[in-house]
Amino acid sequence: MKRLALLGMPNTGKSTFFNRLTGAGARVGNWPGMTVDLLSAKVLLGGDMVELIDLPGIYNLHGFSDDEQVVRHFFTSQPVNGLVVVLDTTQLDRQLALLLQLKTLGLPITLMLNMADEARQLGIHVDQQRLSDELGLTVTLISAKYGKGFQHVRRTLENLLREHPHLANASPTALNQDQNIEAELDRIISDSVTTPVTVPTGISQRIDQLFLHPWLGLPLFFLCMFGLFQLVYGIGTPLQDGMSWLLDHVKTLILVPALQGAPAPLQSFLIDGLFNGVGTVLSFLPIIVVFFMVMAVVEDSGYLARSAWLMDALMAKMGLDGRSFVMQLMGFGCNVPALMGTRIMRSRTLRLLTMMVIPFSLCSARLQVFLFFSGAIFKPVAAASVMFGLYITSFLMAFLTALVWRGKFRNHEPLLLELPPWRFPTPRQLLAQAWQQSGHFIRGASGFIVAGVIMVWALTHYPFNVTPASASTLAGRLADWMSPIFQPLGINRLLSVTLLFGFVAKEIVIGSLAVIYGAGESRLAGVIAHQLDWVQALSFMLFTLIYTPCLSTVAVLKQESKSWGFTALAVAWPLALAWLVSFVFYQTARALGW
Ligand SMILES: Nc1nc2c(ncn2[C@@H]2O[C@H](COP(=O)(O)OP(=O)(O)OP(=O)(O)O)[C@@H](O)[C@H]2O)c(=O)[nH]1
Ligand SMILES: [Mg+2]
Repeated sequence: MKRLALLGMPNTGKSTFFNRLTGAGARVGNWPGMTVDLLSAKVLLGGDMVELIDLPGIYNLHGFSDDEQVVRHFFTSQPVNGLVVVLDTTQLDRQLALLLQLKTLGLPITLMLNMADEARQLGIHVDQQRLSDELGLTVTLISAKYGKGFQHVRRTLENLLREHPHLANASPTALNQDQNIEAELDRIISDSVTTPVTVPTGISQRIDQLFLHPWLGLPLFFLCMFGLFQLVYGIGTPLQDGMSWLLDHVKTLILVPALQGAPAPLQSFLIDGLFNGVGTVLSFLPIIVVFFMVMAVVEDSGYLARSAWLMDALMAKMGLDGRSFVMQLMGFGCNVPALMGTRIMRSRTLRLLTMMVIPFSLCSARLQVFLFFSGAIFKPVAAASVMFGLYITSFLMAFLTALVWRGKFRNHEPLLLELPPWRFPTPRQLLAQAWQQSGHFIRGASGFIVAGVIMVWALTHYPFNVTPASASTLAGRLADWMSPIFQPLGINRLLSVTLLFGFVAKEIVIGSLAVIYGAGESRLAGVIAHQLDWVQALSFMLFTLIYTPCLSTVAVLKQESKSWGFTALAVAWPLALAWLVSFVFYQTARALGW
């Protein structure tokens, strides 16, 4: 199959271009280093199926951070028909150097000048014909975000493929040698790019005067986060109620009558096991979707990048840097991409320390558990404070971890952060991101959930002749065995079984509770409120927040650190911390007579 690769500096819009052309759902964000792995999709160009590859952004061909290695490895292992180089038109003076380097690879190249909309606003004019002549390449001015110039893009790519129908490899020497391209660069720029003499103070700078204000900046940031948090609950909770209402009706009006004649164990398996388990998880989907949309706004506007700038000094005190904070925030969606996002860090020690703290980020799977428990145990106003308190705890645990381990992972890499302009996310982008991320959440979780739910059902119902979930079932015996560990935390026997499954994936926790108590989401809340007091519930939530998030994170910790020792530490430490925090909390609360 024919193959084209997308290349360029970070944050130039490669993934936006890729999505626009192929209809794929690569993650886009106003943050240099959003893409850290290669992604491919197929697109029909001139009657041929062509594989288009989205690569991480690179500053030059000699970078040695892990995301840049991905690109080098790509060049040494995969032949291509041509390179599609995407540059940011507003920064051509810096970015053309990369293009000149890429030319030495000896591969066919076509150049896309992206962000044409921003260039126009800044009064930057590019003489496309002239640039094309000087570089000896086709040059297309586009705006990937708004889809401008894409008919031209398709034609250009089709021509390129027609002229270069065979796959070719990069010249290997070019990957190692550097050339003096400065002089050539200056000439090309002055010939073909006109920039206004006085750059107008853009709207971006004016917004920054407020948001990056020396002492207003941080409080404002936290205020915004708090506001967004309120927004997620304000919109998400009614939607969630609607969803559980719907699921309840499906169960009582359709499922139960339909299974009337079926044998009792089968009924129990399908209704108490599969439907209750999966349905309870599903009822939290609306709030997760809203959450991902809000995350997309933060990521795509450029506020995420600014949070790195705002938090950098504070993070440095803990041996981390501003980028570590950004990864922590990304981890609130899902820890896995956040762990991979650390690839942009060149210092291995900084990277490892950041990977130690990310798993404490309260990801969307844990969010579900907490929404359910706080909703079941506390009054609405208190529930919101509990949720907020858990987010704070999540940061505190991360910071504590950094402070404890910063001596072992000492960082010497200074942070050079480049702030992208503020950008306004389009509804199209927001919906695409929310759709993608929630889809990922469901796809990633569904296998685990179904398998977990079936397993929990079997454990709590076998042997079939005893009361489900009682002490004589398999689950009951398992719980007995674990009770010396969990009793001092106030975590009861059945909850401890769900924690065992939560090690695989947090999405299973609520599903398995539903199975254990044989109740759907709406009734389950009542059962739980009856069984636990708030101290026990909070102790359980603290443990769930802090201990190992899921098997996927463990796998990624190993994959990214390439060290079993580090992986073991990154699993053992949170386990120990979780036990300690819950223990101290529970025992103190009880000692105080709560
Ligand atoms: N104004 C404007 N913004 C754009 C355009 N294309 C992309 N963007 C925005 O630029 C930012 C970066 O886009 P991405 O597609 O993630 O960039 P990338 O090159 O893949 O970045 P890395 O994966 O970090 O290398 C996002 O906020 C996009 O919404 C455009 O044509 N105009
Ligand atoms: Mg990208």
